[in-house]
Amino acid sequence: MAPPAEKHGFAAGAAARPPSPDWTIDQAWERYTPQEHATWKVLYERQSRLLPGRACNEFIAGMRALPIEADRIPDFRRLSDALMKATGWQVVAVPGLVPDEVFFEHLANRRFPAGQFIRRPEQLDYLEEPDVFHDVFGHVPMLMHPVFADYMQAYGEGGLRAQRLGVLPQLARVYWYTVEFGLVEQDGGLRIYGSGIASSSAESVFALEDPSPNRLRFDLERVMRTRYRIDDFQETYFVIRDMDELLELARIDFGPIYERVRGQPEFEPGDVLPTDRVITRGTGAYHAARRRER
Ligand code: HBI
Ligand code: FE
Repeated sequence: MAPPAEKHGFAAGAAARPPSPDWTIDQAWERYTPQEHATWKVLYERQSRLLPGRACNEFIAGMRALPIEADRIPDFRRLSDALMKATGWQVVAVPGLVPDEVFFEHLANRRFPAGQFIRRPEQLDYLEEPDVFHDVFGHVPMLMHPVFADYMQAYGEGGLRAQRLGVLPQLARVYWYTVEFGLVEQDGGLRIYGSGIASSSAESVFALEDPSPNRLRFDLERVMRTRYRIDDFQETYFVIRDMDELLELARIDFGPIYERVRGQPEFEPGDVLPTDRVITRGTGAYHAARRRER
């Protein structure tokens, strides 16, 4: 059985031959086939039904303000026009996963590299590399928000530095548990802002409503030390207070924190520690069942 979650693994190797020095390609929007637009529509309609009341207000507002429609794969030129006016970001097309340095360099310059291709109909719920649905539907709405937009740029800058310092895995976990799988407290409940959740039908329900996963207050050092799953739903979601918590993360110097975290033990994806601020203690039932299946 294919894992039910849509995921793209950072561990997966990017294609070996760059199409250009910065890995960008032409989106060639005119060349998408009717079948490809139809795949977009299936995914778009499914998520549009699920996200009201589940995605955070910032995500919904971003989506509304963008030229993203059900019937067709968005044209990156039109997305970039809207983004540029709102937060100074652009969307550029890439073939799929790109090398870390290339990815960071784009983000540091407020360019979001989005997969040009769309998944095949038999891969609706699972794929290894980020495609146009995950990247555009999942990531681009939050880039309309000024704080989130700055946070993403800071991640690009921080990524280049983390690489030099040999702490990229620690930084990548912060990205994973915020940008990809983050939850936020809002209107007396929890809401989705992470793109990996927002672009996955099964995980957008699982992350909020299933009794299995842990939901813990976000803590930077704790997250830097926590491994994550790339092939299934997360066992733990970390919850921020509001978008301004990302602003604080974008501003603080990670240098001294990397030094503290270096050499300290790491945590498994499902661990709950005595020091954690627990919002929901998960039953772990989902992943326990998956382990028995193997
Ligand atoms: N490339 N296209 C693309 N999308 C990603 O999310 C991505 C990538 N390359 C590297 C990468 N992510 C991660 O390894 C870093 O965020 C750590
Ligand atoms: Fe992503």
